[in-house]
Amino acid sequence: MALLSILHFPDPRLRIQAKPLPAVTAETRRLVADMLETMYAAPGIGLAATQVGVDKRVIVVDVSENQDQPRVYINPQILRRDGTERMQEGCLSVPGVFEEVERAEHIRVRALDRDGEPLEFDADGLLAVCIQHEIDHLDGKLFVDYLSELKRRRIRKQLEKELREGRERPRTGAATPSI
Ligand code: K1U
Ligand code: ZN
Repeated sequence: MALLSILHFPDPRLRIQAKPLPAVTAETRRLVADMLETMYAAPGIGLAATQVGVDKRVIVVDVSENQDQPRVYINPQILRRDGTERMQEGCLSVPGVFEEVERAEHIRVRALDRDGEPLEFDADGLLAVCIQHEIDHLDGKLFVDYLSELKRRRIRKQLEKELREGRERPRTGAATPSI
């Protein structure tokens, strides 16, 4: 297994639309193992392949208290959304920023598991929020896109300043500002 570098906003690679996987292969399983190791090390409760520079529709999530219930979703799709709720979110690609975002409260999800077996299930609470956040990553969308232009600009300037000053952030990749 290997720790992968996490891209930081405003790296343009975070805006790439990830492609569905035609099949789950040994290479997919290696990517999943590396993503899980990277998520736990960060630490985080989710990670999308886009965040580690891989344009494949793979996400990993673990919202359990002891971080011992990894979930792997390949080609995840939201079939239904019900209700709305606001929850504070963070993002490993936007370090140090936590903001409230409005999302669907209940979702129905279809995906493949790490063995390529089809799954369909309902999610709510933190799991639903995290799955929506990770699927957004696969579509090149970041939680800061839900904030005001002013807040987003401030966050971008702060992260670019940190990048210029060479602030060390262990195990995370260097961003290439798009502007
Ligand atoms: O996708 C990511 O950037 C991971 C992100 C997921 C997420 C967090 C909160 C709401 C929605 C989605 C994170 O994991 S940020 C770190 C974090 O929330 C956390 C880290 C350690 C323990 C508990 C939470
Ligand atoms: Zn994120």
